[in-house]
Amino acid sequence: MNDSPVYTPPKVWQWNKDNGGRFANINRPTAGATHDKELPVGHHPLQLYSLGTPNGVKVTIMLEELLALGHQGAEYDAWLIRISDGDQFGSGFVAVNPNSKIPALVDRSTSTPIRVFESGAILLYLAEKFGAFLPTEVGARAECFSWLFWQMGSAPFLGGGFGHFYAYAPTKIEYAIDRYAMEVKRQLDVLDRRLAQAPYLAGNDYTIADMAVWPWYGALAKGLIYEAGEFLQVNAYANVQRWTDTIAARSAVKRGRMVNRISGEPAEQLLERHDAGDFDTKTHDKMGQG
Ligand SMILES: N[C@@H](CCC(=O)N[C@@H](CS)C(=O)NCC(=O)O)C(=O)O
Repeated sequence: MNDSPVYTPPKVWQWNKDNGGRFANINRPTAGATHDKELPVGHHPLQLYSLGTPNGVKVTIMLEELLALGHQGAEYDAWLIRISDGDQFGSGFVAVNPNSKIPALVDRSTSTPIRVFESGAILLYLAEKFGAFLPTEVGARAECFSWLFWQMGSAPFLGGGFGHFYAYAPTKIEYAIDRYAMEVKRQLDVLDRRLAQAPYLAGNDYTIADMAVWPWYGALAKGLIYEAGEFLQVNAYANVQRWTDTIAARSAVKRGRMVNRISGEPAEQLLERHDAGDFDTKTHDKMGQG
């Protein structure tokens, strides 16, 4: 193991604003709004305030899947929240999500608008509202809940643990990378074993559990996040690979991945989505940004 500088924590932790980490400019030890800014509101029943990260994509996939099933009530405006600019700390956003993280949803189809934050809660809310992608048979429903909450508990070790120390931390700390690489490989093995038993996480049907897990672990399996495919030998997880490819081929998933996306191919970035036709006419390349 490398010799890392020895750190003895002081009696009282102090905030070092400029710690060199990739997101040092937006991280802080307090909550609440930093500035006044109202959120825009469009014409559709559902207003989504988000960004095309794995957590954001879960919800846009669900909304596109609902629309593909013919649920017109799932029409939505997707507004871009640029987290690196601190949009999540505006007063309007904080009123919708006191935790200042995307995604956040407001349902304006109800007599009093309903706010929902946390991607898992949003997926469940939409699944219940439209009666879709959530099994009704009690066993499959329990399995769906189990994998949905597995994602909520596991992904922070992938993103905040492995991804942070492998890709974003200002120094490569062998102990931290080792610890989280082991955990992430264990998680991939958990998924691989489950997907050896059933085509989807909850069983025979594609559900919100797959929509929650795929944006993180499917992207990881294809080496699309943290450039860690070779390091973690992701091709070894054959069942995860098969499941990832099956979900990636769905047209609603292809659309959902484009919404609020601000990196990658310009033709695959739809910064804001206000109409189904926007996928054909308003991608970044067609807005003179290609
Ligand atoms: N558990 C939350 C995690 C959401 C989350 O971490 N969002 C990130 C982007 S992927 C964010 O908004 N970060 C901004 C910040 O931390 O200031 C969920 O599933 O919705």
